[in-house]
Amino acid sequence: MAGAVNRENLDRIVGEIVQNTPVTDIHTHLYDPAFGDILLWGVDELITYHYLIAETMRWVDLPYEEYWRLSKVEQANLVWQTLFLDNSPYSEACRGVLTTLKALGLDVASRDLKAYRKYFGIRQVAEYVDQVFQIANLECVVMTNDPFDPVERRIWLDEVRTGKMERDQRFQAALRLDVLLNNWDTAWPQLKEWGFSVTAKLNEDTIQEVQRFLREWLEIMEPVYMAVSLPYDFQLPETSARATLIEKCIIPISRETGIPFAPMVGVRRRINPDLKDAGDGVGKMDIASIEYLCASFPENKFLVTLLSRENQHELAVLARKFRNLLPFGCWWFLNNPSLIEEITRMRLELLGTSTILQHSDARVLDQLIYKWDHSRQVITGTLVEKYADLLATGWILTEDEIKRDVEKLMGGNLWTFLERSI
Ligand code: FIX
Ligand code: ZN
Repeated sequence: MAGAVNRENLDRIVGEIVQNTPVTDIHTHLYDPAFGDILLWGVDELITYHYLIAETMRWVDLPYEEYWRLSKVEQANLVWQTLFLDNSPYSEACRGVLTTLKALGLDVASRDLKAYRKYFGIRQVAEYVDQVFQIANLECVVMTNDPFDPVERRIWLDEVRTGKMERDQRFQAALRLDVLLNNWDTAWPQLKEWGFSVTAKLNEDTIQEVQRFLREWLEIMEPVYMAVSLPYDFQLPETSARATLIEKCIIPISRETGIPFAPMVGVRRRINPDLKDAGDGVGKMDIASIEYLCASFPENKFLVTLLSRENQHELAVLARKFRNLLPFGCWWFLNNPSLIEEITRMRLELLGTSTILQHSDARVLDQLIYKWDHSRQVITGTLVEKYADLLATGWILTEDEIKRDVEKLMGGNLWTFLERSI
């Protein structure tokens, strides 16, 4: 059979296919370069990633406020000295910096931070975006777009809505609703100020007005999904403002428009507030809340990622029961090779090809390089194992079939789920 795969050529064929399949990165914190400075990139941003700040502060005897008072370059110097020079940098976030520098052609052995700064100092963002997309082999990335963020809001209203800005389609939007759903007490006065006739009490008029707000932003952003990050103790059903907003506003609008709702659950926000973004932790959630959503709203689509390792098996089992649920990615503290491997293997065993294996969560453009390099390595190894098991039964596989599967797992399933293309 043409393109037949055997145990001898399997590693090479799977490796090449995973490498050559462009990814849809379903969750990042990156922005269309036309949005300006809010797109972070360059070596100082890479080194001051909040994952690395958390690791640095375990070593240094420095009050947190003093760290935050340092300039970006001083912060990066401290992280570099502490994690890269005084210790071997094999934590996943440290290794990622080195993978990235190497892929860009920089001399990692030199440990010369000044030389790396010089390299980035002469880059132009537009061409650098192309370079990163090419190295990481990405088709597109999905942003995280908060209509309550004053900087973003201004860009969407003044630049995008008016047609002044030419959008880069490689950066798709996701309407992020943390403020609306997790902070109704601050959300409703803000909505009121923007001209929505809402009250603290979620009466019928307020529900209609929140729906109007959502419709407006769906029209402005044209997002791929509506997302929210939820704490580990999130519960549905319940009588809270959040539960009412989800059931009475998000669910009907999501059904009406076919735009999925994406709960990202399991955060313990700011368990050490002094660490700011680096101060969040993880907790196990009750999967019954996701089950409730999938079972109660069969016409709705749910994209779900969970933060706790303990919830991953339950999520995969749930997805076997509900085709309106698509689990995605190994989020945040799960985005480490050992856990990606475990979760990927388990998902392939329980769900076959009907999942999205990974997202990057990149906050800094350059991180796309390492996050996808490291994930691709793990995905390749795990897929080789699974295809080898198939070959051992006498099953015949073709390269085209492996390509078909990998395209789905690397993000193609998102577009099928959405019933649209990019
Ligand atoms: O809520 C989220 O989307 C989280 O991914 C982030 O806010 C978190 O700080 C992060 O960067 C994780 O990778
Ligand atoms: Zn994120």
